Amino acid sequence: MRSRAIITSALPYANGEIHLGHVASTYLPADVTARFLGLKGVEAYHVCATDDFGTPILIQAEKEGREPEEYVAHWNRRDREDFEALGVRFDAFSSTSSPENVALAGEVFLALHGAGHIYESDVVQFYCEADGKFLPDRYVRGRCPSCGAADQYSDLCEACGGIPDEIEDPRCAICGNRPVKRGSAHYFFRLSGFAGRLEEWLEGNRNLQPDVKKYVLNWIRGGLSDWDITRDVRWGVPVPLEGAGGKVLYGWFDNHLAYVSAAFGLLRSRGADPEEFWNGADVYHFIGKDIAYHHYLLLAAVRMGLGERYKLPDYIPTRGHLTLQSRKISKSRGWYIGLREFLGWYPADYLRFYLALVSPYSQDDLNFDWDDFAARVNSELIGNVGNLANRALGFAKRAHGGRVPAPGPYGEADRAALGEIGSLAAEAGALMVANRLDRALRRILGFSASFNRYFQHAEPWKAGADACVHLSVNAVRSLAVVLHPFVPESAARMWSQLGLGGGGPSGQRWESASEVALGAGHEIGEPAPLFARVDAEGVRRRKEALGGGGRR
Ligand code: B3M
Ligand code: ZN
Repeated sequence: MRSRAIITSALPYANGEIHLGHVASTYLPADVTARFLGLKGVEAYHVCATDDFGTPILIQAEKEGREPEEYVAHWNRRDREDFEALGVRFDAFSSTSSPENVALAGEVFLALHGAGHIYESDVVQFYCEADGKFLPDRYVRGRCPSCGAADQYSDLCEACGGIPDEIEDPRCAICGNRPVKRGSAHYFFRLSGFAGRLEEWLEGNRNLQPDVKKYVLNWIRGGLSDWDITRDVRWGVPVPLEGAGGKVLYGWFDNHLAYVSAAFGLLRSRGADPEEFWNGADVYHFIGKDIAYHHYLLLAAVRMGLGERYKLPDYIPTRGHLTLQSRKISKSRGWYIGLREFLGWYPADYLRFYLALVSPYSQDDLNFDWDDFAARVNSELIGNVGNLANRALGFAKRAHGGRVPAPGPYGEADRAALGEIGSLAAEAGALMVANRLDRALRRILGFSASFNRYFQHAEPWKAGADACVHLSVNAVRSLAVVLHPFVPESAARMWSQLGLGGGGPSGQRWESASEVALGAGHEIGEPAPLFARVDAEGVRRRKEALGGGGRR
């Protein structure tokens, strides 16, 4: 672990709201990691941006009668608000259309062009003579050749999910006329030229997930095609060459560069040397598995082509898709839960807790299940963690005048409990470092459960088992520290009930979770229930509402 880290989350497209699927695979694991590294004393920055360019966004803006600049600014604001409500903290949240990123994308294009990694080649495309425009895929609609559905995009049939080779009866999506085919010069990035170096990098990087590495290596061995990086559309970074004829860069050329431009802007504003910081940091890019190709190959090759002026990622934590009640999420079918909507029903920490618990560090899909959500929140977060906090603090309040009692002599069970505190930080920490966030959370819950048993057996209300109360209040402090990355708001409330200040749990060192930090006589705050149960009736209604029936 280096003493500095740059953490990025995949950039949400600026044309729709954040939903639970995004949160589970990317933003939550990234935020948990950033908070954890903060506790470890790492100077860690979490950066993100909206992904503003591209044809679908332009089309949507036009449909709504707005300028694309205004349209993407709306989603940028909206995303910031939603992430904040979820407790996902960004040190910088920029946009791919920011002047800094547009400048960087132009520079990178020129550098790669100058080094011979970009060449020109003719591409035959649909052209609408009525509009005088080349039509990107999304602007051509027609009949799907596989299922026969009418009025589908030429690059995606929404009826069968297929990617048509050659759409039938093509029509211009703007004016409805039949387009013709015409050649136009495009720019290509010579991805094929990087096959050897990509292979070497992938094989040499031990931090990348072996299962992803395996299929990415298979793509390379299957042969990489060069990559068409220009489009004929008005919304994008203009190709910075004379005579480029109004072409813009493809969104995937400039979007990942916003990781760099956003981080550099932040670092500069903090008075750091951005290149030095980036190149001396652990660089993490959190993504969902559907964009593995772009990150393991395109992004990596672009950085190689720049002579590794910006270091390649150390980690690309890649997670699977979220299913909802074991079915694929589909916005159009209403099988979908928006983040904002969810946070109107339940506290952010419930969602963070549940998703962190069920998201493995792998490509496997993970499932959001309403009954499982209710059961885990009620039994683990509330019945286990909340219960321990309540018992230990409540007892200290009632029986010890709101103070941590002196422990007295330790018996066998007390020594075992002391040992539990002693091993928590290192054991949960090792899992966190290995990106096994779900397992770390389970390890933490195991700690809490064992203290609940200890408290139960010691029966402090009968005998004067002061050692147990002493250690249990300290265990609550330990929990507040190690739970901070997962459920920050609840950890902060535990902290104030413990009567602690000092900037809250986020200002502590992770290792301090293994210390008995609260001495005899420490005065605690006001104990109060931390959580309210998820009731069965609410969950039943939400299940029913899924898929459109009675929704909203
Ligand atoms: N905007 C979102 C996606 O394809 C896309 C990510 C860009 S990350 C540089 O899921
Ligand atoms: Zn037309």
